[in-house]
Amino acid sequence: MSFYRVVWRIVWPAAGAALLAGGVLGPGGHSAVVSAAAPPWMRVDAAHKLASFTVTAAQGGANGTLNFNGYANGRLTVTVPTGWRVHIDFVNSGAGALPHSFEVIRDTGKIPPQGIEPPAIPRAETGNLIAGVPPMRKDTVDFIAAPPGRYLWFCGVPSHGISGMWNRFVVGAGAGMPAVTIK
Ligand SMILES: [Cu+2]
Repeated sequence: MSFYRVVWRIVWPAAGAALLAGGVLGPGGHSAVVSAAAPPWMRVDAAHKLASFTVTAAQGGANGTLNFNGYANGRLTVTVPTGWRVHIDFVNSGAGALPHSFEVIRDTGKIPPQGIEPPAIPRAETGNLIAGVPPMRKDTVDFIAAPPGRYLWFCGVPSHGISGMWNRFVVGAGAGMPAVTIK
């Protein structure tokens, strides 16, 4: 029993700090392991309500390189408050030697076979949505996070999305600060 108490005292402050830093649960209410600190690929400028992300397609070998920042199949959820500006520096790492793209689509519970025009949020897509951004090439994406809702970050190159190249993107009316959760 005394051993249990010692462990609890050590673990609890760390867990509490992680929950505060990460914004607790996503708006959907599904449980998630919350990262203790903002990842290096997210930068928050609260004064200007600007959330900037480096989104690397094919970062390492996760999901056979069909991933964004190493995450696929909805493992990553990015939440941005409604009305914030979002800036994305998109880069295709070249791992896997495939083209990739980026698009915000609605979360309908179904993954489409390829990119859909127009994106669910105006301008929330890379160029060459279907053909993709070639290996080692970059693009930038800028949009306003609205309206509130549940979306996906999705690769529009045919078959990449249904192979798992998607993550969750939530625009939250009540979200105080941008947050990242990882399952
Ligand atoms: Cu792709």
